[in-house]
Amino acid sequence: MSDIRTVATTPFEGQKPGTSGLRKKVTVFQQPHYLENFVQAIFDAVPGGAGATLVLGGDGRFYNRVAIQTILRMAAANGVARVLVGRDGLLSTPGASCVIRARGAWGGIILSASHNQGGPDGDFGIKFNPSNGGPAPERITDAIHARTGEITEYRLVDAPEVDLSVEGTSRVGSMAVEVINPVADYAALMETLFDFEAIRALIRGGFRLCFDAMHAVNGPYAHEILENRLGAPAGTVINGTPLEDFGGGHPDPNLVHAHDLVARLFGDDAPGLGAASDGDGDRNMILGRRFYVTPSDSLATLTLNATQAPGYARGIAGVARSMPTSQAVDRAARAMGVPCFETPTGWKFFGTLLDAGKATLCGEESFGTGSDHVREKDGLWAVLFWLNLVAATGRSVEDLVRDLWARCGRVYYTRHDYEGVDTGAAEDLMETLRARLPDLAGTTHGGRVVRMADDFAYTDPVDGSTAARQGVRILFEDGARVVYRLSGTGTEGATLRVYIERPEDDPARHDQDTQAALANLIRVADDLAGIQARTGRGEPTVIT
Ligand code: G16
Repeated sequence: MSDIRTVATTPFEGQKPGTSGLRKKVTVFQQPHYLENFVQAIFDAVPGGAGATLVLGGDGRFYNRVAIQTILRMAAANGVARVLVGRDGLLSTPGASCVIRARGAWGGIILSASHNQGGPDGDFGIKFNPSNGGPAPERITDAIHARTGEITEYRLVDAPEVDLSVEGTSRVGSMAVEVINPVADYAALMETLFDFEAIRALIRGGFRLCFDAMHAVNGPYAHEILENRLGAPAGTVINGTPLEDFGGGHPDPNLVHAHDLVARLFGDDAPGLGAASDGDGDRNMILGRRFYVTPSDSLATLTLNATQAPGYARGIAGVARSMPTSQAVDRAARAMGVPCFETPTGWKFFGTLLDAGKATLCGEESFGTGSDHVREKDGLWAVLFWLNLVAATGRSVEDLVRDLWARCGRVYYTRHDYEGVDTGAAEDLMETLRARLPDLAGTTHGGRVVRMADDFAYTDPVDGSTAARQGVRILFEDGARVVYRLSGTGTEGATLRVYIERPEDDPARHDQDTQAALANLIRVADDLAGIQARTGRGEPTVIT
């Protein structure tokens, strides 16, 4: 192995994975040694890579191709036997999770900054998923971070670039590099979970849908599954070609950024289902005709109707949601007689519950829904699940959600984001709130009495690991709730997220505008934390 080169390096500050991997500006990753240090730290901190199979791919954003070539040369120098890399360097996050599991890999390196903007001035990211296919748990990310702080050298082989545009096997040093079809394993898995024949019949019968891939990684997946396999007409998938800068857009599937889709679903002659996914294909937004489904209601609706899909026909063991996700799914779980687990924000916290068979479905307010079929949230899976429900029940998207409200009550829910806030001001706001927590129970705000207030702490019911300071929550006696936390995925300043909800059991009141229905609680949330006074912001940046 004479072609292995050792390069001296010194640690970079702040190579600490956040809610989902290491996310920084592209310009930060472009610094000499920056990417290499982090990748070497993975090989150093996670045993078992030598002689094993590694899965590699990303969402196609700017710097994806450069990073893949570097990682291939480093993997070869670190003794990896075989790398499976998606054609053109593409693998969606759920697609990578699927391949890791299907091929028994040691793990995967996924290059993505998810829904963050791309391009030379945008964001880049890298995350490691171990052999269960899920995001690395904190003991692994902590070990990688610790290693980045003491690194003195990294290894790579000198080898020519691998042509990623053609499927087939080549070599980098003595390591095999197999360029794989990024969609094949994933599409095969979807066919085992959902009734493709029923969905084909639904579409043949004239049901129309629109899927906005937002010029991100799910384009090829959606073309293959929705158009080629399920027979939806060409043009069903819009913005379906992955671009390094996502066409200048923000690949975040919400009502603001998925504007092409929203225009169609709220326009004349709208299709019956609209959906979008994000940069790396793990998030989803579902729309009915002129009807927005909140991510929390989507999870609850899937829970209520899970047995309609063949992959879940035998029933679900339980469900899980992140703490700030609305309590709609708790109600659906109660109706189904299954347990509902509450975890901190971050898909990594679902892994143990899914591995142990305690939860089958899980989801988050941040447009994430998934199940035990992989260990990541899965945007296209959610779309197929909804299509399967429409096909199996003959009901529209809106009818399915209204059925949830009728059976379980409606939980009005909104998230207000204050992006790019001064970090010091945001941290002060959180600390001041924390200091007030012991005195809040029993006090009245906007006519509501506080039942309990705390900083959410979690003990994993499977492995006993703990996570503290996961968000301040204020629970009111009538079931209403306000939650505050700082985002772990931003790359500029701090993002304050405020999650506001209240249940409404009276069916006569299920047709209110969400912001109006929550107006009083929104004011309370601002007053309690002094948001305007401390951040200088009169309005949130984004409301979902
Ligand atoms: C990531 C995590 C999710 C989390 C979301 C928002 O999603 O995987 O679990 O809910 O970030 O996190 P935060 O509120 O800390 O910004 P993604 O799609 O960005 O990988």
